Amino acid sequence: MKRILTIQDISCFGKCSITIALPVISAMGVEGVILPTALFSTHTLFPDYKKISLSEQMMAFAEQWKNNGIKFDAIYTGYLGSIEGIDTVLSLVDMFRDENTLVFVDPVMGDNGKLYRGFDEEYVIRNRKLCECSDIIVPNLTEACMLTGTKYREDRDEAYYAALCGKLCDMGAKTAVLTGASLSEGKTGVYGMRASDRAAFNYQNDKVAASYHGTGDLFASTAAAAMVRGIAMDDAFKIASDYTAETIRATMRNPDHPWYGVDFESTLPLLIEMASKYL
Ligand code: PXL
Repeated sequence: MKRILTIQDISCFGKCSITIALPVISAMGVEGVILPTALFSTHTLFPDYKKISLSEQMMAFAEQWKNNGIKFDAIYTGYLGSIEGIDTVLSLVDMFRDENTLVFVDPVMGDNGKLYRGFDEEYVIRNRKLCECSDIIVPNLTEACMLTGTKYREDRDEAYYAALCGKLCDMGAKTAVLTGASLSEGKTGVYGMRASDRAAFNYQNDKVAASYHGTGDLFASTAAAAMVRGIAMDDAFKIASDYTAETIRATMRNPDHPWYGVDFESTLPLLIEMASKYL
């Protein structure tokens, strides 16, 4: 069985980061290993969250894995929460990467043109280092603009997406995939580019008139797990986009859905069905 190490926080309540990544990775038939960067009582949309940083413990855990000969087919990073957390990830990539390891980076730091609470320019600068060593980076448009020093625009077109991806590839990403990239009215999806030949690809879904917390984590963990299962990159992103869109629809259909996250639990069987067509 393939094995993914995912490095991100545990938000104990709130359905995001590891509490989404682990069930998705398991449902995809991949062994999930976690390295929590921090423990949060809830995610940071709750105004009064409590946080315990684990950045000082992370390296000791990783060293014990290394000493026991443990290896990973992929390292998938999400919300890291501190500059020390990013630095530790950079060291871990050096420690565990070999020629077959997929380094999949979701540079979680903002949305809708703004940084999440607790992050600053220094954090953005350090995140660029992660971009430089990634096989795949999957920023949303806010994150892509911040990483590349590009103005965040509301009016967007294919040339804007291609320029952003080109800059991310220039920085060192082997493949850059933008999320939330709309190519026509009423649609949204992904727009990606491979650095080797600058070939672009995209996949569009009907835009759903709602946005929920945790959907980026759902998308990234699905795509990372699909790629580790050997599904071709374009298909992996198609599955991740369709599964995320379907989960948003299912959440909207539930009149009692929580405000803080998506009902991905109800759509996990669908994910297994969708992925099985490619396996
Ligand atoms: O879903 C991204 C995420 C992960 N973890 C924490 C967050 C967020 C987004 O705000 O606050 C703690």
